[in-house]
Formats: sequence, C-alpha cells, structure tokens
Amino acid sequence: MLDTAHRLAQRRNVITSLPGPRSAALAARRKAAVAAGVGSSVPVYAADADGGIIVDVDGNSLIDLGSGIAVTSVGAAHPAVVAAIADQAARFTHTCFMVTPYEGYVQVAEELAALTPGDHEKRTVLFNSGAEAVENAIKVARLATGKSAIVAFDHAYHGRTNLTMALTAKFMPYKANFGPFAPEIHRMPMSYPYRDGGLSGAEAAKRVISRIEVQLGADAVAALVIEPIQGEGGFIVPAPGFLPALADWAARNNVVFIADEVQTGFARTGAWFASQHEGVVPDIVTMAKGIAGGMPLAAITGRADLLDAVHPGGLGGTYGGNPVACAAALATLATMRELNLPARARAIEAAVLPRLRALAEEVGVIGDVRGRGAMLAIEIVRPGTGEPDPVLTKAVAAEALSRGVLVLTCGTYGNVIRLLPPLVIEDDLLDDGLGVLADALRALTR
Ligand code: PLZ
Repeated sequence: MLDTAHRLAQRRNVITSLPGPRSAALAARRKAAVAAGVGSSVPVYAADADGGIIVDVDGNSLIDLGSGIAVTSVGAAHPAVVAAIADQAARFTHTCFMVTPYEGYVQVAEELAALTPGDHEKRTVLFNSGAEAVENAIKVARLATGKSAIVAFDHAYHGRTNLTMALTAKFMPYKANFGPFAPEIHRMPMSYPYRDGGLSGAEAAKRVISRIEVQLGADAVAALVIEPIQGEGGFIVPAPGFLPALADWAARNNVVFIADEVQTGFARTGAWFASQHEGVVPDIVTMAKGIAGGMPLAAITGRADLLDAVHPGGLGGTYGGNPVACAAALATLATMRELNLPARARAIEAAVLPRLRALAEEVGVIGDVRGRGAMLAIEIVRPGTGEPDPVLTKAVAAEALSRGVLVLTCGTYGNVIRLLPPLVIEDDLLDDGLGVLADALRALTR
C-alpha cells in the first residue's frame, strides 16, 4: 500500500454528460483562438488534479490513467514538488544557466549520473523537452564520432522538431506535409513480437545489423537511437535479447547507443530506466516527462568522453535547466525514492496484467497484452485475425471517458489502449478504473 494523503478525494464521480457545459463553452472559445493543428485526447477541460484524479471545470472527477502522457508519476500536485517550486520561484525564476549558473542544475546532473545505468564517468545537459534532448544527443554523437548516419526504427517516436520528425516513423499526424526532413536518418525493422512472426531478440537484432552493414556500412553510422519500450508506436516491448545485441554491436563499431527513455524513464516500467530490465548500459540516455513532476525539463546523460568532446558553448538554450524546473526535479526524485515508486510500478503490473489477460480471454478483440510496470497496453484487433481495429479502439476510449475514466490510445495503427496511471494512484481507484475499462470493452463487443 502507498502511504500518501491526497488533497482531492480519490473517487470517480461523473455529474454531467462529458463534455459538460463549461468544457463545451471553453471548446468554443478555443476554436476561435487556438490553432486547429493542436489536438486534445479528450474534450474535457481540467480545473484541478491530484493523485489519480482530474477534476474538470464542470466538477466531474475523472480517473487519470494517462498521467499527461507519462509525466505526473508522482501526481499532478505532489506537496513536496509544489513546495519546492514555490520556494524556488520566490527566490529566482530564471537567471539562465549560460549566464549566471546555480546549484540546482548541478545537483540534477549529479542525481542523473547516479540514477542512469552504468557506473562510468558521466556528464549531463538539461533542456526543456524530450525532442530537444533527442536532437542534442544526436548532435553530440555526430560530433564525437565524426560520422553522420543515424539509425532509427519502425514505430519510433522521438518528437516534433525537424530532426525528431525525421526520426519518428509515423506519417500522420506527426510528419504529413511538414517536410523536407533532416537527412541521414535510416529506418530499420523493430522487434515486435506480436507482429513479426515471433522472431527472437537475437534474430531480430541480426536482421537489423545485417541490413545496416549491407546498406550503410557501420563506419558511416554515428548513432543508433531506440526507445527500450516504444511509446507512441504502441507500447512495443522488443523480444528479450534484441536491445543487448544492438548495444553490443554498437559498442564494437564506434556507434553511439542512444536510449530514448523520455517515456519509459523514472520508475515508470518498474526500474528507474527500462534499459535496466535487460542490463543494457546506453552511451547516452535521453530523459524528460516524469523527471520533474509536471514541470518542463529534459536531459541527456551520457559517457563523459562523448559529452565533453563538444566545444564550450556548443550546447545550451535560454531556458534549459530552468531553476524552478530543477527544484521540481529534485523534489520529484526524492519523492520517487521515498515512496519507492519503481516497486510501486511493479505492483501495478502485478495487479493489472492478469486482469488484462483475463479480459482478453473474455472479449476476443484483444490480440496482445503487453508492457512493463505501469506502462501497459492492449492491442485491439478484429477477432480471430491480427487486423488492427482503430475504430473500436477509439470507441472504447470514448466510452471509458463517458463513464469517468481517461485512457489514452497509441500505436502505428491507432489500435492500442495504453495505461499510464500516476504511480501514486491508490489501489481502489486503479481497480475502479480498470473495471470501467473492462465494462466499456464489454459494452462495445457484446
Ligand atoms: N521521445 C520516447 O515519448 C513524447 C508526445 C505526444 P516532448 N511523447 C509524447 C505528442 O503527440 O506530441 C516523446 C517520447 C519519446 C521523445 C518524445 C518527445 O518529447 O517533450 O514531447 O518533446
């Protein structure tokens, strides 16, 4: 059991239709003011959030099984994080680390060196977003190796900036008509046990390595960038052995192995970082999301020889490692340790996976149940075939929402329902949320 008191009652309570009248009014204002290109998963506007609950502007209490896309692992308003933010903001909100540095940035760098896999000498740079972290990991890898080709994977998601759009696999909505894209990105097949005929990790890695050697030549490759469990692409857990084989090959060929742990990091998968499940020690880890309890902060931490190869002044940005975000990160990491959130994520897996498997037996439209820790998913297909069913997937998420449970979808084929509850969610609330998801699926497959 978790020992945390929450400010908001941890109970689902739907009192209007969803969206309610106030959310509908905000949606109308938004249409006239916010660009149409920005989407929202649900048409419900937030007024308050805490623990596993989001209260909307109409007073509905929704169970949050998305954590703002894997961000609010300690909750959206953890008191220790809130206090650290208030305290730092009252002293100074900004000086710019590139102008007048401050201790918080250095402390976060020390923490990340200790937490990320491997006990080698490490260096860190802080940024504002996951995409910015990935871009900078690639800048470092290219400079340090003197090479330019980058290997990315099918189903990958790395961001929305120009270089990270090029790294991202899915055309719609992330890339469509936004080109031309950055050159020298080469896409390789992922290990996707449910859809690749059950290739072993070793076989799937061999397929990648031989393709790189035949089509690119290892001598051309600066870096290989991979999410240890793919997030937006569908919560794809590669077959065991895939990641270690790629990391070994990279090490033997002077190729920088970049683990994009933006979504998987910070206790989410039951370890501090998902690379650790297979004993993989990346050369550079990219991080964001869960790091700072909801404040925008991102980081790259990696081998000192790689990061220190960059000339002074070569890396940075006005806001990177903002002092308020650093204070939030230090409080978030302390809270994660204090509550032992890696263990909590494993407990969530132990509670949820069997229920999802039982549900799969019952409803017949769940082709695969997968994930680690509190990063779990079901892949929705037409019964008896592996054919993706994105229409039903969307309908299930909408039905769950109408009953007061927020679940996110993902996947190259838009047919994956993913569960990313705040790690501090109470057992009863999680149980209720899963029950609602199951009922929504039953109602739509009856
Ligand atoms: N790398 C592995 O998951 C962000 C994106 C949502 P930013 N994923 C959520 C959307 O539709 O924009 C992500 C990720 C991985 C990089 C990123 C990018 O992180 O902080 O959104 O830039």
